[in-house]
Amino acid sequence: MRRFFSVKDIGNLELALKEAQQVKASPFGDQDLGRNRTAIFIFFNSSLRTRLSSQKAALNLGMNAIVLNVNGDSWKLETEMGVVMDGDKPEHLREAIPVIGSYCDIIGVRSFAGLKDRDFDYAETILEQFCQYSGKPVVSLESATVHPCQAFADLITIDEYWKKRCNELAAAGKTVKKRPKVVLTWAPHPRALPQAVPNSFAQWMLAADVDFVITQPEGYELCEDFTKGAAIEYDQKKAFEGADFIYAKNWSSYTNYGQVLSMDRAWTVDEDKMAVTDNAFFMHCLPVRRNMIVSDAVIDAPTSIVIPEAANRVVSAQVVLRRMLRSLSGENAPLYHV
Ligand code: SN0
Repeated sequence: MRRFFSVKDIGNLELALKEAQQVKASPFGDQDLGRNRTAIFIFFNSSLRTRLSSQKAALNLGMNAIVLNVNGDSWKLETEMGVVMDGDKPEHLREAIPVIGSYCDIIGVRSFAGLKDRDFDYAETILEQFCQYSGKPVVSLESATVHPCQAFADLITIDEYWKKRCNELAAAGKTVKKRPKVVLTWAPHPRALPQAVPNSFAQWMLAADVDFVITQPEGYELCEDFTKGAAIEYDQKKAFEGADFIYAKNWSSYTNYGQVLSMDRAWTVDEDKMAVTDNAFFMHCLPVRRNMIVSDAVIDAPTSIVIPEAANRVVSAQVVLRRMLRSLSGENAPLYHV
């Protein structure tokens, strides 16, 4: 695997989920694979989970992991081509990327959408430059339009909790649905946030074995490249009916690019709305603004799975790094043991 941006990059999802289970059961089983291999994780923006889980995944695989905070520790990097560099950025990505590539085997990049120029963001201009000029496999650690490590961890979490729920229902002699109903709901937030998390979540859910619904206020429709085939329901409470998983997230407008059109707290996920679900699990990628996105009661309830969801970030990152390491070693053996 040379890049990890899209659900397509991971191939068959059932195999990927089996591999995730195996990595989870035996996190140190591949220590030899990463020996003398180095991952460099570059952060243009803040991070807690992504930074720590990527490093932990690399360490579990026996790799060396180096983290660089571009706006803190290094020279500020110019990202636009053809500019006169007479401002506050002493180094251009065009030199920085091949230099970074020469120090490592795998590169991870966090670079949020600027939310000003939609074409620049949606062309994944910065990530594409890393692919082109580093000569190394590149993982998106949330780039302008996608957050695939998060979406993969979300899928792993849904798979685990759905299986548990089905087993419990079957043991109690109750009917078990064939597929879970998963609802992505927009929720209010005081700042303009990227569409990367909901874009990837939609893309991965549409490829997975679930019934997928998106609920949002008018004007918050996401880019169709990611949502084509999803059911859209503008009435949030109606969307929640019979849901098994509620996935809350704020995003800024795609059509009115980068704008905050609403902060309506009628969209906050609360107990009243959760009551019409099928005892749904609550999910969020974190960081989450309590009592904006979700009420304290919902996020503190036993059905809130935000912490195991975050814990699975190590698992998703480890599967991705493992596949990249295997491609580097030219191994073609099955990716998981049956
Ligand atoms: C980021 C986002 O894409 O929405 C990262 C999520 C994994 N979230 C934020 O920037 C939240 C910042 C805030 O002010 O709450």
